[in-house]
Amino acid sequence: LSLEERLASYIVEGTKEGLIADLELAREKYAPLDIINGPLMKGMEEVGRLFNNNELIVAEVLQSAEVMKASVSHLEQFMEKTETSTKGKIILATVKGDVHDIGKNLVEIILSNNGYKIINLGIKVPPERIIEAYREEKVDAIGLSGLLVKSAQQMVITAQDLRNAGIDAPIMVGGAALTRKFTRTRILPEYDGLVVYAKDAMDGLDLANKLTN
Ligand code: B1M
Repeated sequence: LSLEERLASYIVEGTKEGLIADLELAREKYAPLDIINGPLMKGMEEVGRLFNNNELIVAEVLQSAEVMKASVSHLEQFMEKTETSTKGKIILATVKGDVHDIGKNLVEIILSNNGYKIINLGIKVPPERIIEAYREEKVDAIGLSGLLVKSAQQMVITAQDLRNAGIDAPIMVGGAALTRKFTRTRILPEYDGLVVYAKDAMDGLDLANKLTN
């Protein structure tokens, strides 16, 4: 197997044996984020496909997720960091009912490496908790992540609850279940502030830079 194929297969097989050595080899050719977005994401997509076809069980997907997390955490130390003073403060949360956090945590790494202070509220976060944190932390924007189809609907509810609490800070949403169209037609009308859709972590950084300037 080529290096790229091996990297994807660590994720698919859910094994860490040889992983760090191959990540180090990959670092000679690619930037850390390109390794994540390239071969590692390819592996994750394959995991999603196999899971969808009932060829993997949840326990196996969990192992794949562990390998993805270990890879991201190894690569994190080599990512570029800007030394600027804080550009803004952003809440990140995976919405109520959803446990997927690899994407959200990647967004956290990218944003914090680029001068943002992140309040990461974790997974399955109910709207009340977001409202509470918003009031305590006086943030510049709220980031919501969700991968399940029902999470898209949960974002609509979260936006309504935030509005009812008198909050109109910009919201950034992301995750596999969402689209720009859903964001514009279903979430935005339920909110008094801006709602933007980020397709990936780098897009999230671009949007954060626009939202907080
Ligand atoms: Co689950 N899962 N999962 N899963 N899982 C999906 C999402 C699924 C598409 C798989 C499938 O069937 N093909 C499917 C959803 C179906 C649907 O609703 N349409 C699914 C399902 C069904 C489930 C369960 C219901 C399974 C079950 O129990 N029967 C269950 C749900 C539990 C729950 O949430 N209540 C479940 C559980 C799990 C695990 C726990 C085993 C594990 C998660 C571990 C963890 O996160 N700690 C898991 C995994 C790993 C996946 C897949 C395989 C991979 C997700 C992932 O981490 N991708 C996934 C299939 C897939 O997506 N291919 C699947 C890598 C990550 C870096 O990408 O999160 O998309 P992503 O993030 C990207 C962008 O989306 C974006 O930037 C990131 C980086 O570029 N982004 C943002 C994300 N959030 C953002 C926020 C932003 C900005 C950008 O600003 C705020």
